[in-house]
Amino acid sequence: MSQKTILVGVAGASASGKSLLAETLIKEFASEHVCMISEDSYYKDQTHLTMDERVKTNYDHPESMDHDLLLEHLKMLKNGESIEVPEYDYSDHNRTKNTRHVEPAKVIIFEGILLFVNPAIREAFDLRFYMDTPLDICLTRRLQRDIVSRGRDMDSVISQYMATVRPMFMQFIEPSRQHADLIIPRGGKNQIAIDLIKTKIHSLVN
Ligand code: UZR
Ligand code: MG
Repeated sequence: MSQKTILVGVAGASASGKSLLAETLIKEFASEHVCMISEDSYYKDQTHLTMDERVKTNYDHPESMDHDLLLEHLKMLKNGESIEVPEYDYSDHNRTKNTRHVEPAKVIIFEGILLFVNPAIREAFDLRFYMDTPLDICLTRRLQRDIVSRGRDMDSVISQYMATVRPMFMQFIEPSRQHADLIIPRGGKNQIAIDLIKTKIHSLVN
């Protein structure tokens, strides 16, 4: 392995534009080997719980994440080893039996709400970006997204927002922004931020 993998972390509130920023960067690097992994893939295995119990899990709390496995995977990628990323099923609130095989690409972008909370995990990234999108925009996007793509209704999105999404944002996510190298306003379509990030990644890759 002559080429070291550059690990990029993108954190921020739910529906703040993390995936959009990561996907946009991947398109910008069309010719090179860049891929994206979501922290959502690392929600803990809940096979031992009933569906009623799984619904009660606080999916916005760091405890819901298998951060041990995520850290192990970050280290493996840095060592030039490939990983098997778990697959998560939102409707079943559980890991499936499938995994995704990921090779140590030149650049791997991780996106997730709680990536900068655990010190060992945040330190494993070469670059850390935080999406600083106003919460009202995030909530509006989350309503649209969860109703259209995650099979929810408005009442369930709002009650989840009040019960866990907003309080855990205040307790864990917002304070983790101090660990970012760059704070990105206005969400995933900020073209100047994308250009700057692109230049920085190029300089690290070459
Ligand atoms: P993003 N989430 C669920 O709603 N159900 C699950 O089974 C697993 C996760 C939500 C989670 C969090 N929380 O706010 C969001 N809740 O997915 C994180 N409640 O995903 O960063 O794409 O918004
Ligand atoms: Mg997302």
